[in-house]
Amino acid sequence: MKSLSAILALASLAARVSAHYTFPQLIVGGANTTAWQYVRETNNWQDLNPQTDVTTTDIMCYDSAMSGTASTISVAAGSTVGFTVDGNPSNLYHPGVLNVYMAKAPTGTDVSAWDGSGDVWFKVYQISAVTDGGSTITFPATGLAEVTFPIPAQTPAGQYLIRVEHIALHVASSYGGAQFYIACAQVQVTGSGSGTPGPLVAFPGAYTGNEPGILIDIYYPIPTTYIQPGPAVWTGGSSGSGSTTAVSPPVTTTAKSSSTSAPITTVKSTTTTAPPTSTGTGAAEFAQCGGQGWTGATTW
Ligand SMILES: *[C@@H]1O[C@H](CO)[C@@H](O)[C@H](O)[C@H]1NC(C)=O
Ligand SMILES: [Cu+2]
Repeated sequence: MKSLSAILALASLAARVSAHYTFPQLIVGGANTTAWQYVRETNNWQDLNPQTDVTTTDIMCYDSAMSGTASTISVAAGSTVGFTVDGNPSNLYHPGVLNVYMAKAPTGTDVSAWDGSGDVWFKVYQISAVTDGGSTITFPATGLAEVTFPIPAQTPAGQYLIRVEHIALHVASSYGGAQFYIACAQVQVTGSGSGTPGPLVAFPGAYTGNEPGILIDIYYPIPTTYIQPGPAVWTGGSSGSGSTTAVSPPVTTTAKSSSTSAPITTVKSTTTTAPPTSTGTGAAEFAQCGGQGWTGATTW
């Protein structure tokens, strides 16, 4: 008979190597709403597996296999909303970066019947990586049990999808290795915002998978800079260009603050560094967790 400690050690290991997660609950007014009530149920609601193909329509809301039945909830422009994280364990376990995008349903189209296609997505929040020129790279989103962010005050009233995305980078050193954990919520934004959100991108389309922030070895050599995937964050106003080819600048995010305010970002215009191509070491502890082609057990 195995000792209890051996069993617990095994369980702990299994939990660690298959630590996937979802974003089932929208947080509104500081309260967790019911799981999958305002968030479209994702294909991975049970197995928690990530999406790794940036070219599939499932890179948008990862809900193709589900019959979308989410409700739409009212939120005021300028207010703070968020998503909870559920999984084993229930936090953003993997090292990675986070983005939140929004897209406005066409006037006259109910967001619950809208697929979110087209150049319609603008970024409202991000938590990037912190680098210091090659000594360390850290990921402030790691370990979060919930993610909160403000809806920009100048967001025009209307119905929107809010898409949260955590890009786990622990096995991202080969193409298709980055793991996208995604969910989309349905909201009715109220208020008198008159901004013009942008730049606008499409899903799929926003990423090729070859971006230096997606195809990256975070272990060796330690990246000297990190370039956050996707367009710049729209913070309000009318500066959105609507461009679909915006090149995101290298962004270094400070460590997350303890408040609900967005992390302060410092935009640097340093030269883009080629993605590390090392055959280096370092990922073994996380290696079983997936990556494209992983066919082993991923559910725990
Ligand atoms: C809301 O969900 C988060 C993430 O699961 C959890 O940490 C928090 O305690 C929950 N809040 C309440 C009031 O239940
Ligand atoms: Cu995982």
